[in-house]
Amino acid sequence: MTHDKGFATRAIHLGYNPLDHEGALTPPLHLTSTFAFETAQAGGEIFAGERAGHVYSRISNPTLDLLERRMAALEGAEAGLALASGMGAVSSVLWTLLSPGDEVIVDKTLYGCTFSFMHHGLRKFGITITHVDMTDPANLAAAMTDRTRVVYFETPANPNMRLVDIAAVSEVAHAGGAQVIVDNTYATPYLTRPIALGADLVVHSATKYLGGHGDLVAGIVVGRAEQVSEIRLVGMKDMTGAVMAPFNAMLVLRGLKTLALRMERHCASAQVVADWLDAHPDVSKVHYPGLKSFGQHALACRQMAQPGAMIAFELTGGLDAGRRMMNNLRMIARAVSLGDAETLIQHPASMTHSTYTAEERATHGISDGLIRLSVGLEDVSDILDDLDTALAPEHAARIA
Ligand code: 7XF
Repeated sequence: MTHDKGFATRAIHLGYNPLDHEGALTPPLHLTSTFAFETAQAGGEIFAGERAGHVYSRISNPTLDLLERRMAALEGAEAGLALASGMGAVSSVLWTLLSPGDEVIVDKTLYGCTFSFMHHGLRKFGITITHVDMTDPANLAAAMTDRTRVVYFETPANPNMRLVDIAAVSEVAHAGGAQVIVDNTYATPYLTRPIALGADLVVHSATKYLGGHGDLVAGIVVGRAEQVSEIRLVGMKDMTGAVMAPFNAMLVLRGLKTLALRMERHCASAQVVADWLDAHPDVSKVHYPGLKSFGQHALACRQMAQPGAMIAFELTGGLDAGRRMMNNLRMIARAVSLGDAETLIQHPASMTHSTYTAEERATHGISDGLIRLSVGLEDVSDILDDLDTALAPEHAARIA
């Protein structure tokens, strides 16, 4: 199977031929911690990198290897690395690239634990974290210093859906000698491929759309082969030890087979839900890249194949009304995480982004009334019904 096939075909076939594995249609699950060497000399040569082969599953494993090659192919990158979680991916990459005295410039808004890792983790080791509003690349140009090693952002950003122009920001970062890392969890490579737009590394929480079924926690990194190898051997092997379990790699490989199909449905339903929310009298603001009223709609059309399936919105009645509405839902689950078959709803200020202080949330554009919806794969009419009933005035009045 070659790299010139379509996205869905690569997600299903790339890197695996059943006839090399006794005809088994599904790739084998290599549940092993260690690997036997043919001879003592061969073992030494594999350790020294002079001969191909696996040593120990904290470094590499054939089931992970297939997932890594498939993800690299889907992202248009040279190589991939499978990790225990999205945070395992973020931390392994940054521990590898940074030294005391270095500076990381990050966008205004980040997922709560990434924010916390930067401010409470990296800062403890003498690394400077600077936030810049990257919706205007000129802000980045003005902020770059000779210590800036890494420019890091999410697009769309969790939870408020801010977009960053990957090509424009990469150009500015590279001119200043910094590397660009994009968290592509919300978009997935089906909607956005940051490497083609100039990014150096892409990180993912594979817990979300890539796995797609809410049954695992996992992370992925892709980038240039030499750099991914360094992240494997330094950040992952020796620093975080955050390697993906082979069983989870098998589940993510299974998830990838339907990624294209699922994203089509997720996006189609999300557009319907966003339009519906936008027209609802109790909804004051909807943040969804597919709405014409979205401030960065033009960038979304340019950078994303479709607007994704995450929606953030606010009610005219503020946080109290939001909590009431969440409690009235019958089908939509009150749960963090995203990208599952089930529609999920959560309140960032008290949940995913409670790692920010109230002042930090205000500074970083995460309002207290913001509600986040991950539109799932149910019939969209049932998603609308549930929201409609939960928002109905008589219902709201009765509960209040
Ligand atoms: O370590 P994880 O697999 O949970 O991934 C961390 C992570 C990294 N980047 C982004 C953009 C993420 O959204 C996440 C995880 N976010 C979940 C959420 O926002 O619901 C975590 C639940 S607290």
